Parts: sequence; structure tokens; C-alpha cells
Amino acid sequence: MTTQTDISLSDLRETVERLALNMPVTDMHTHLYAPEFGNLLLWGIDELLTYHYLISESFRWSEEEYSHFWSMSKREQADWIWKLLFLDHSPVSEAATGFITILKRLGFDVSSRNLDDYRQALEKRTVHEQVDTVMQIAGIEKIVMTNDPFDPVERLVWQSGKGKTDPRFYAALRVDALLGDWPHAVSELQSLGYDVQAEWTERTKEETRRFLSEWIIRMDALYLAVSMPGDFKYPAGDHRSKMIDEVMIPVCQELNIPFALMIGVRRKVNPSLRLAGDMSMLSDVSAVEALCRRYPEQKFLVTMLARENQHELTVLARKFRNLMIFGCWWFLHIESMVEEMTRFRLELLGTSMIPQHSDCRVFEQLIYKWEHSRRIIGNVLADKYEKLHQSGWNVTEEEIKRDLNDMLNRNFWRFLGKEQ
Ligand code: RAT
Ligand code: ZN
Repeated sequence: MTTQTDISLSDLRETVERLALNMPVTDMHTHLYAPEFGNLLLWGIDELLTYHYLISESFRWSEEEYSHFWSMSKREQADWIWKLLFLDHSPVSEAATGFITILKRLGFDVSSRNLDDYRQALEKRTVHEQVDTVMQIAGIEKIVMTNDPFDPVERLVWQSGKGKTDPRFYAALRVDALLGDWPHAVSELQSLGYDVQAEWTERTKEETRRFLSEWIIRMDALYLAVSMPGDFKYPAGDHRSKMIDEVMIPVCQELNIPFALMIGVRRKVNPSLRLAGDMSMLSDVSAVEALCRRYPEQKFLVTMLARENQHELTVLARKFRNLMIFGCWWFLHIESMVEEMTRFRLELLGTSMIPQHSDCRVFEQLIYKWEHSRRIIGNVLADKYEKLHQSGWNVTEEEIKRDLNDMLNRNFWRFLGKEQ
């Protein structure tokens, strides 16, 4: 049976690309903030140029002292990066090309290469205007932030009750210190009034659970999130395993939220680069396997940083329905890797995965990160539909929309049990 909305083979690719470019998106992991968070929300030309991805690329062309770079004003840093990565060399890396995509979509004359013109144009806008404009251009409907109660500036916004004002923004409670830097976590928890100590006592566990529950509720956090080094082992009888088994999983289960693990980062391999100095690291997928098996009722959102882990992690998702793999994280958020990963994820899991998140830190980055990925996702999907078409299975426009909506929105919300 054919329906009116059947698409001919010659129109298929173009239709999928159009729909992929236009489908509203839930961006399920970013470092963006709602405007209520004030200066924590980064936007504009100088923030874009000083993105840490571009900082590390710039130092490859310069003998500049790191300390001198950090002593410059943001504007001077941006000028320095602009010269090195855009004028002295062609901006062909993903992050540099992305900046050009942003300029183009914001309507600037890219060929003028006049940074001050771009700056001045954006300086005339208010943050609210820019947030609306960018979300509209990028087709982003919902944004999940990364929220840290140990950050004093952010904490004040939550405590003042302003954190939940904008319905387009959602919270995720990020608690890296609890797993990766317990002494620091203890002093933070103590200063927030929780009765914890370095020793792993019953009282400490109880109070750490209380901290998590109170903050999940205060933020209405969609999930609990941590990033982990590649040498994360589970079960291991170490602090991390105890924290997961006795604090994090019980709280997630009680409040019925997923636990997101981002595994495979080696922090500060070059501390002089600060945020830009982190490295990727091979991880052990069997830690995720053990968690999924031990807690079949607990949902796990997982992404890994090493390319070498991706296939195995995708295979694991075939074995555990409580595992949702997501995104092409950080150094994998480059066109070649997005293409490779999207292809084998589709081939192994169909559309039952979350192909991308943006990890944006500066608001306008939503434009390029999503445009580049949407095109790739659309093209990979078009290959699959073309193959089906050749066998006589014709997908309709409605079915294409359904599939894209699953991948870019609904899989996330359904996994949370909060289907919109
Ligand atoms: O992608 C990034 O910007 C990294 O610096 C990290 O923030 C990473 O995404 C993370 O969430 O730890
Ligand atoms: Zn991130």
C-alpha cells in the first residue's frame, strides 16, 4: 500500500536533510545557562573566540607564554586567537569553521573579515534578544544546563529561587567532586551545613544523600551527572564504587531520575592550558556493563570520550535497555567522528539512541554545533531510507519526522519517563 506522502527516491535525500535541519531539538547536555544566571551565560564574539577548544588550537601556532595569554583581557585574547587561527591560517578545524558558520547564520558579511563590525553588531543586542534569536536560528527548543551547587555564583541563583524561571531551560545536577575529589567535596558539604566527614560513616552517607536529594528537588534536576577518568572501574571496592552504590544510586532510584556518566577524560594533562588542557583516555566499558546489570531498574545515560570505546559501548546498549548512549562528546564532536558514530549506532540500534548533544559553553555555538550535526544525521539516515526504498519499503514524510523526533527529542524524554 502506498500513501499520498510517499517520497520518490530522487526527493528522498533532500527531504530528509530539510527535516533534519528543521526538527526542534532537546539539547540534553550543555554548559549554557538561562539568562537569569547573569554572567554565567556566556555569549558574543569574544566569548566565542576564547572557547577553550580554540585556545588549545591557537597555542600550536605560537611561542607565547601561557601566563601572558592568561594575563590579557578577554578582548585581547580574542584578537590574538582571531589572528592566529583565522587570518594567519585558514579556519578549517571544526571549532574554527564553526565560528564562521555562526557569523554567516547571524547574517554577518563573512568575507569582510572585520571582527569589530561583528562585535559592534552583537553589542547592540540584549542577552534576551540574543538567546531568542539563537534558539530560533538553531531550532533548539529545550536546553539542559550543567548545574553545580558547589559553584558559589550559581548556588546563589538557585537559593534565590530564580533558577527555574525560564521554561526552555532544565537543570542537571553535576557532582564530579563527590566521585573525583572527596576531600574537596567534604569541605564544600560541610560549609553548606551537611554533617559529613572524610571517613565513610553512616552519617556521612546519609548526609550526602540528603544533599543530593535536596539539590535535585531544588533544581528540579532531570538527571544526576558526573564525568569520570578512563580508569574508572566498577565494582572496585573504592570510594567511587561506595559513593555510587550507597549514595548516588539510592538517591536516583528514590527520585526516579537517570544517572549520567561521561567517561574517559584525563583532566589537566597540560595544566597551563587550564580548561583547554584536558585529554581523552581509553575507558573500560565493563564498568558500565556491571552497573546496568546490577541495577536493572536504574536508567543510565552514558557517553565516552575515546573513539576506540564507541563500538563496544554501542553493542552494550543492545544488551541493556536501561542504557541510553548519547552524543559525540568533545573531541568526537567533529564531522568525521559524528558521521562514523552515527552510522554504526544506527546500524546497531536503529533510532533508539541520542545521536548528539552540543556541549556548548557559549550561546551562539548552538548554531554551528547543531547545524553541522543535523546535516550528518540527515545524510546517514537518508542512506538507510534509500536502501529501504530500493527494496520497495517507502518511508513517508511523517515517518521521517517521527524518526528524527525520536532521536533529537523523544528518546531523551521517554528515557526519563517524562514524555512530553
Ligand atoms: O566539552 C567541554 O567543553 C569540556 O570541557 C567538558 O566540559 C565536558 O564536556 C564535561 O562536561 O566535562
Ligand atoms: Zn560537557
